[in-house]
Amino acid sequence: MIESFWSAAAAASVTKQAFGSIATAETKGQTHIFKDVNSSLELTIISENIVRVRVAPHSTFLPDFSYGRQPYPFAPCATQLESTETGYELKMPNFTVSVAKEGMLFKVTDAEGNIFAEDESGAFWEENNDYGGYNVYSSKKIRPDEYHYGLGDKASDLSLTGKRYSLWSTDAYAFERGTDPLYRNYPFYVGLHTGKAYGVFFDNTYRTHFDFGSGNSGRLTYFAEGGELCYYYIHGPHMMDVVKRFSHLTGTTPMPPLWALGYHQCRWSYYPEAKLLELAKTFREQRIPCDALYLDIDYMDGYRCFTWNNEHFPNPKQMISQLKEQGFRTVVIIDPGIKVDPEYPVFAEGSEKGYFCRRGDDYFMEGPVWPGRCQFPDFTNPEVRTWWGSLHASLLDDGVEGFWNDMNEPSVFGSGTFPNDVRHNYEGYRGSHRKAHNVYGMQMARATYEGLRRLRPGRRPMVITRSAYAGTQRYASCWTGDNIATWDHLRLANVQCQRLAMSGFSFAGSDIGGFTGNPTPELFTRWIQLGTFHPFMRAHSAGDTPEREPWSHGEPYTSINRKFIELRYRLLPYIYSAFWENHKYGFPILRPVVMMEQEAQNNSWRQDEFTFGDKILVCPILEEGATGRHIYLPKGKWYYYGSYEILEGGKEELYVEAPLDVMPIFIRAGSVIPEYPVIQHTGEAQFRELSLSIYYADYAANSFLYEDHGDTFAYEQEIYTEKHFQYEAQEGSFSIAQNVAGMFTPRYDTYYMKFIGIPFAKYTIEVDGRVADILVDPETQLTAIHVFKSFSKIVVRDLAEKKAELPA
Ligand code: MIG
Repeated sequence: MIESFWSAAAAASVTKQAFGSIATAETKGQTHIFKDVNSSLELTIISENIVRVRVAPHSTFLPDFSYGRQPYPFAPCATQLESTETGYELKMPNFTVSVAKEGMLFKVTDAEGNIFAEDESGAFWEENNDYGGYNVYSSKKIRPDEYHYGLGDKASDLSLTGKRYSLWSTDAYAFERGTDPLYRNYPFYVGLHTGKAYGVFFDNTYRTHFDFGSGNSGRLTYFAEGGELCYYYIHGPHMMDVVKRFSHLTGTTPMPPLWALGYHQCRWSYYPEAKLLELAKTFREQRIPCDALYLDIDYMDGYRCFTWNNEHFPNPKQMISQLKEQGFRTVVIIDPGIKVDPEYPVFAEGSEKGYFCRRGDDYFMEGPVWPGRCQFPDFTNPEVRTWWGSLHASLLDDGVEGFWNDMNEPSVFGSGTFPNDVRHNYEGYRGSHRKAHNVYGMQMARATYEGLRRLRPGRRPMVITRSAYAGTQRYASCWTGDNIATWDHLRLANVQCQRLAMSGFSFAGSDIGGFTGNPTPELFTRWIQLGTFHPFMRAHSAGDTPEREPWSHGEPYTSINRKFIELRYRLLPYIYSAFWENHKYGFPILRPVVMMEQEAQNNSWRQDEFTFGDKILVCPILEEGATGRHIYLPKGKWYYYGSYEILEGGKEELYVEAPLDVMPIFIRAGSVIPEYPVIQHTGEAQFRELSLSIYYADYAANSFLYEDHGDTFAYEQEIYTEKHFQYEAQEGSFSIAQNVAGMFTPRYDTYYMKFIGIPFAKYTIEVDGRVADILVDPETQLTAIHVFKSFSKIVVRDLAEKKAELPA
């Protein structure tokens, strides 16, 4: 079936129906509808830079409902539909959409004549006699040198061009490079050619396919096995804006609790209780920072969700509070499969209330998972979600703080997933599993997130999900699933997390070390280094592998692992600020080089280097035995983190030494980087002083710091503070001006400012016009000062320069 879809699309020879010539054009508010004798095409202006396209064979549109996008209206804008000789034109502020009279072909151009998206054979559809409805297609032109990005978690090179992919969430245990489909469904891509970018979000939850010119290099086809041909054209021309706009369209991630950004330790499984307590003790003895310990499926009684195995955990509440006292949060796994057992209250209640999924002929959807024979809640039913959310009360009461949703593709032993005839409520719109499969995991994560918010309104939920559809970032973080302890998987993790970030899902990480298999000590350490710069940082391992904690491989590995986990904690205020930019402004946290310099053709295929936020560029070491590597730095000046050597970007690749204890990290010149001292967990993030490192540049730059309470929703009531640091350089001096906006007051009183790269031999530092006492930082030998956090302006002045001003 799938194969025939592919060949059909490649040949474009299906018994397709397409548009004839436009007979009527009609405008209703922000919507423009074009009709031929049978069918309709609708354009809706969502905002200045987003236009939605929908197609209705026989002119019947489906209900306007989506799990992916956020409700409109966004910001409609006034435009005019103009009729031209060849069709119609919609003049948007930054681009023009045209619809051709013949075939209703869609095209976007800008004022300079650049073409962004353009239909090849356009929209077409094929009646589906088996299930009703239509298979729906859209085909676009691929220009020479066009590259494509996005699609969520695909395990291949960053650029998607020349390949084809499917979206059908799958429990892809031990996936490999090229395995497809995987766990997540993000039907969104970014196109880039001649340095200009645009995006397409194909909002369709059926099994969906994308062919980026695999058969015909000039044609991109996306199609779905049902539903509506409904897609959003998202204008750039900057990739950053495309990603930002898509993020707002599908929603951004709420601020996670600060502890969720620390280092997390997981394994399948840590038990019994004594094991957890021992683990916690060892972390503290080893002085390796850690914020969360995970309980995998063995904590449950016979794998029954929301129960405890009393033999392994006789007093969970007490154990969890003992862990909490030492600064560890407890996260537990929850699967969707509910054991068929009338004595088990969750099953009994769900059964009585009719909350479990049923087959086409009304049998229950039953299948084996860990607990044995299971039934599965229909998370697409709002009432079921409310019930499911409320089930978390007892675990919360026990002290559990995070929930890890696994197996929600949904995964069923043997058959893989549900059969297609399973029925779903689908928010009252009804549908079979064909329609609900790709959102099942998303709706489970949503039930969890919304339930936790109801149960503890003032606290930020921490949810981790394996499966997802576009928009899931509103409810959860994710990990890339069951990877393998190989070097190629380290490379894949690097690409997957960048790709997820570009797809609107920044809060992601991989199982550090590889879930299955056994990493060499070197591989594990290199993975800790990469994980330090992934938004979600968690080590995990399968039960049939030797234990794998940061100290498991002995020295020198333990010390190196500690050094990087410490670095993670030092950078937490910076990392937290990047999460805020992601939440509030939709900026991705990880940015491949091509997002920074999209006009440089050579960056189109680069995928090793990326920035975390916009100030720190990292390049993981991805080869066994490597003691250095070639790196490309984008234009501007960069400091090598550690040696403070300054390097000029925008040139050829440079070779950087990186023995095992080094990962190449660069700080953009002109940056102000906030840092914590080394702490063992985020509960210790209470100090009298915050460190700020100033990296000298001979140009102007802006930096920013976000601060709030760390674990409440007060920020929704504007209780937070944004600090802007404006860095400027003049002849003979440079300065940092601080602008504070907001209502949150941090506990510390002063900043400890360290200056990197001061180019003057003799200088003074003035704080709001008064000369400050200059210190030498004992750890780094850098120039440092203590200043009150309320300073307005700091000026570093060259004394030699001053003298020259004196009359001779
Ligand atoms: O069938 O809960 O991806 O992280 O440790 C395996 C046991 C089920 C798969 C998850 C993995 C987890 C494991 N789970």
